[in-house]
Amino acid sequence: MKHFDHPIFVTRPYLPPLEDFKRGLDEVWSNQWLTNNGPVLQHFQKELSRYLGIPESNLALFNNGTLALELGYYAMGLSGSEVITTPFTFVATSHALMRIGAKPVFADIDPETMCLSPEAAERLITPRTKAIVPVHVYGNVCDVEGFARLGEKYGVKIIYDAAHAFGVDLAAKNAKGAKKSIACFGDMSMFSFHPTKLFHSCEGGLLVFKDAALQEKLFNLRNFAIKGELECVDVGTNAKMNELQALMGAECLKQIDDLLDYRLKVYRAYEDAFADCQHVKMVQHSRNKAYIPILFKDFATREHVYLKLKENCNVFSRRYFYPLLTDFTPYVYARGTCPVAENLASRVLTLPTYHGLPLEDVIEIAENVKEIVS
Ligand code: T4K
Repeated sequence: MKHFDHPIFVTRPYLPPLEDFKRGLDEVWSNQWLTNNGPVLQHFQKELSRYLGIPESNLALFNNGTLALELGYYAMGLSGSEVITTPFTFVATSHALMRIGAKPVFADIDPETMCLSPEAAERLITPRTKAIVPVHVYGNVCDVEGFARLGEKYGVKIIYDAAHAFGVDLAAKNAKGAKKSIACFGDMSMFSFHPTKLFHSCEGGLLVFKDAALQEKLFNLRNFAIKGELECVDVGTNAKMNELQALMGAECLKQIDDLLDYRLKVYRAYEDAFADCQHVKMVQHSRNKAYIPILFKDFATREHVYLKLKENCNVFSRRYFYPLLTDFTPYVYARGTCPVAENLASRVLTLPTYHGLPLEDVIEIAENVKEIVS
């Protein structure tokens, strides 16, 4: 079994060439403008609009994904309502609901994609339901058609937590004949630009929304909801992305094709290495290969592999997403209601993947897993 001489973390952030970043800093210095809708942020917003094929009027940037979600939910008028979502996600998805006074109602997930099941969600719709929040978990694409049908049938909003899904596009084409971004689905989608994501802006979040009228509201909310010097129109907060974040985002965006290609190489190296191992099932189906989730036969095996990788190999895999949200204190009211999610959360492990992780190391990690599990 290989013990790496340095720790291998589940991920490492991509860092753009320092010279390029320094050139960007020169610009920030000469602007003497650090936040509050500065020129670098506006440039980043334009570049994102071009990359996603979505008009700038339908985007808003924030200082992190969690506040983007919170303000997105709030702007959609979800306070005081029930919102159906998945327990198989990071706590931010539901915390942001709780923080605006909406009640998360947890429905079970699809065993293959590990995303919220539209059928399970439909069974929980009541007159108090205002929205459904599916998560493209690991970048795996939710049943977007199924949720669109629910949105239409019940008049509920569909808001995707797409924190993991930047760079995912579908075979369908948009109006200009380009590949359709995952951001085109639902009433709103949130992408996280945290450094643990394949694309990042140090910290950051992006909302993409169908109704361009929301932009002004969101721009206000992220800036305390003050309007000029004399007016405050709502209870806003400070959720602005600053110029250094925007600079990092813009520099990383220049490399997005390489970032995606390298993730694919890492994924394929794992796939080849696990091809002869019946103890490991790979459950990554997305284009962006943002995470490498694998499933074991039971909880004990997963725990054993997780610990041995750490102790014997210096490899720090993570149990994303275990425990389930419904096992955390704020959500125990729903404990035991989602058996598929419970089962998968107890068996899943996410292995290291990031830009520049040597493919020989990927093979060694997979060989270690195979040795531990056999
Ligand atoms: N919705 C979903 C579905 C999400 O997964 C998330 C965030 C959100 C919403 C909210 O978006 P943000 O508000 O975060 O934009 C991490 C991240 O903090 C979190 O962003 C992410 N999901 C979640 C799945 O994972 P931790 O506590 O596991 O991260 P941490 O600090 O242990 O980092 C993991 C590894 O990455 C470290 O062991 C080493 C490496 N690392 C990390 C950082 C921050 C680095 O090498 N350099 C770094 O700068 O939560």
